[in-house]
Amino acid sequence: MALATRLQVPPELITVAARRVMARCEELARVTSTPGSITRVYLSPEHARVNRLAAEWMRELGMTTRQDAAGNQVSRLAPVGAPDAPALLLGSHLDTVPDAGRFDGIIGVLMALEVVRLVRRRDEDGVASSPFPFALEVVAFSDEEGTRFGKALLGSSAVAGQWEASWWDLTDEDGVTLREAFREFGLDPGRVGEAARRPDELVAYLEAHIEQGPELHRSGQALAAVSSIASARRFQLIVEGEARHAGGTPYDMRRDALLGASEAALAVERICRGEHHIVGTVGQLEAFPGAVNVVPGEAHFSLDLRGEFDDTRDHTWDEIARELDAIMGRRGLSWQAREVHSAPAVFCAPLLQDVVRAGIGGEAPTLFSRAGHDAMSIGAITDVGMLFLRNPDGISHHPDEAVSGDDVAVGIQALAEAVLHLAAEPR
Ligand code: HGY
Ligand code: MN
Ligand code: MN
Repeated sequence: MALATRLQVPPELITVAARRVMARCEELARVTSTPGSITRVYLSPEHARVNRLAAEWMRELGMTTRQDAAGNQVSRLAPVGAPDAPALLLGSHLDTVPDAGRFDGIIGVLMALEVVRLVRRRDEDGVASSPFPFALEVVAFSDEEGTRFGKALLGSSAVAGQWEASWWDLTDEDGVTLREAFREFGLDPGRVGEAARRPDELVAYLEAHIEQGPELHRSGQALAAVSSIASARRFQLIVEGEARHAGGTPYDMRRDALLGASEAALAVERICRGEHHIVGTVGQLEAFPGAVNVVPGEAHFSLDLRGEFDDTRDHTWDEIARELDAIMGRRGLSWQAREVHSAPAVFCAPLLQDVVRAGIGGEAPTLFSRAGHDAMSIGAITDVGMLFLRNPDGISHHPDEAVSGDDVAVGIQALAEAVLHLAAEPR
């Protein structure tokens, strides 16, 4: 018997689900280390609190819950009689950038829970189970942004079995190492490998996320499927010159590191603007010693470089590096770069693109994602698909980040029907 691919529920249930998601986004927004704004970083007390909240909401659905060895909050609903069935993984992340919006990542975790609520089977005693031959799992990844330690996708990298020992010595702004933070959070660094999932345990991964760009807003559409996720490389760069007296030092004797870094930031923009689907951003810039009356002898800045394809991204980095040589050479400066994050482009599986488009219905648009997502890590162990929701004005990583309740409602319906279409696929 062919499985239904249309969600057979009264529309008001979808409306109620969307309202619950929006209310819970507000509730999670209040869990922050910076009252008045939203900041929630890996292995923090805020991380622990949102994991407890998410676990509560997962258990409400009859799901079993666990916090895995990397601090991800995971939940599972198995089919009757098949407790070890492979799982369709749904979810996103609950960590944030500093002064964040309330929907980036969060909306995907909460929409996944609503899909489970809508598709689950319940017996006469109200015991819930997956109605499919596969289990349903919802994961709240613990560190997608990399805000605290600079390396992004730590939570999902652990699930993908790609944790690297060199990360243990990464430090946060207070000099706390990742290893120390693990222990303080109650995790055992030696057991992080236990978070890894095997490909045979998974059917696929589906993530709903706000677009974090203006395409859907401009086209007047609510939802899109995602074709691929940009490859990313992140660097911390140091420019060295010579600190000197701001008054007594004539220009021809200056080796001003801040001016070198500033010229470098403008060069990044100029070079990336000339490339297709490449973006480079200098998000951090600091001068040392940082005194008003001292010519900066040193400058530190970050570079976030992304591209649709790894090779064009890498060619662009090579061009930027050559330009930095020229700039610093002209100014008598030296520079060095430390790569702190690298993630290859990930292509969403055609089948999952199809089921997401089927869930959306009509002439569903398909977009390339310039933003990074946990799906980039999970793509190493199973097929991944993504559903984008309209993000008015495309503003994100900002308190004004927005999404409409109506778009969340159609998004929940689309994600649920994508799951039904996937379940209807011959196995
Ligand atoms: O930076 C990104 O693209 C994602 O929002 N972490
Ligand atoms: Mn983000
Ligand atoms: Mn995100």
